Amino acid sequence: MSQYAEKAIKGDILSGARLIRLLEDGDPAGIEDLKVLYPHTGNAYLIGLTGPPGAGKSTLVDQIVAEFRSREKTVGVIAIDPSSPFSGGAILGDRVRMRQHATDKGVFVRSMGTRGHLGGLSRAAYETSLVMDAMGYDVVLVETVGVGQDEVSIVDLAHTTVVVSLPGMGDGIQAMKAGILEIGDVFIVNKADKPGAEEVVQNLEIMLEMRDHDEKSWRPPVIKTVAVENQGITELVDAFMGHRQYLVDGGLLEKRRYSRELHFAQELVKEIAYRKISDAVAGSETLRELVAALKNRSIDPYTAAEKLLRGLNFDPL
Ligand SMILES: Nc1nc2c(ncn2[C@@H]2O[C@H](COP(=O)(O)OP(=O)(O)O)[C@@H](O)[C@H]2O)c(=O)[nH]1
Ligand SMILES: [Mg+2]
Repeated sequence: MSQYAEKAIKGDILSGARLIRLLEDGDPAGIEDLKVLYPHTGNAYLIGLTGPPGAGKSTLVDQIVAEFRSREKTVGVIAIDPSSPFSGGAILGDRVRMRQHATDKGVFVRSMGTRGHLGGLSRAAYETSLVMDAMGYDVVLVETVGVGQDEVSIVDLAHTTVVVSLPGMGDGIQAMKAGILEIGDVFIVNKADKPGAEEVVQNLEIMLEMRDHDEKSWRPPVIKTVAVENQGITELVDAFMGHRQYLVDGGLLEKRRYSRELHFAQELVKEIAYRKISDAVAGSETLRELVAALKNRSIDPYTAAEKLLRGLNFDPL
């Protein structure tokens, strides 16, 4: 049944890429591969980068990859752009930027847009991270636009969540969904070559100080970077490793790993149940009667929903 898992586990890039494509297309064969792959996952360190469009996330990712490579770590990159209709390889801009890694077998880049992800981008990103993990990449970097309640909830995906800000946002920090302070493990103020960077750093520091914490909790560092000039990247990667160590020491990495898997198991239950019930409702005899009854108001929507669900006949799998 599974076609690509065995080779992907051995690190074969072509098999990994084909499997990711299969999963994006919602092909059930891909799921069989995932079941075979799964026992080989749980080793990668997952870092999620989020922030507004144009903040410099892709440029940062490129530099972070280079820094990890110089530390002899292999890296998988998942670039998510919900506004992009493209999917598959790297989107043009990212492809150009990632060119310095193009011939490096220790780097594997996948971009995903809106096209073709049957279970949504969040699930596509999760499954892609599983494949990269099983392929043996030490670090998997996920770049996503926005924060918090967006289509892809980075906190549910990553072990370390990184929030990218930039100068000139003014009230923008407040405007960025209130949740950013709570989710960030590391904060970046990129474009520190532009005026106003120090002010953004100060604002973040003040707000982080007010965040709920005690002496044992992680105090997120705020790091200034100039991604285009590779400034601040060493400190940044040191901060990632510091956070990872903090998670390991407190037994929190295992916890985050487990809650990630639990989260996606719950998502799958929701997704499958929703699809099965929708299909069953669409084919239901009672539906037509109820629609007529709703039209002449001889039944209320609550009773109609109850009747409909009670009358359903379906196999949850
Ligand atoms: N001045 C300056 N420009 C930057 C810096 N980092 C990225 N950029 C530029 O900002 C633009 C957006 O960068 P990109 O990485 O695509 O942002 P993303 O949308 O967050 O992925 C590009 O033109 C980059 O060259 C920086 O540190 N300083
Ligand atoms: Mg980008």
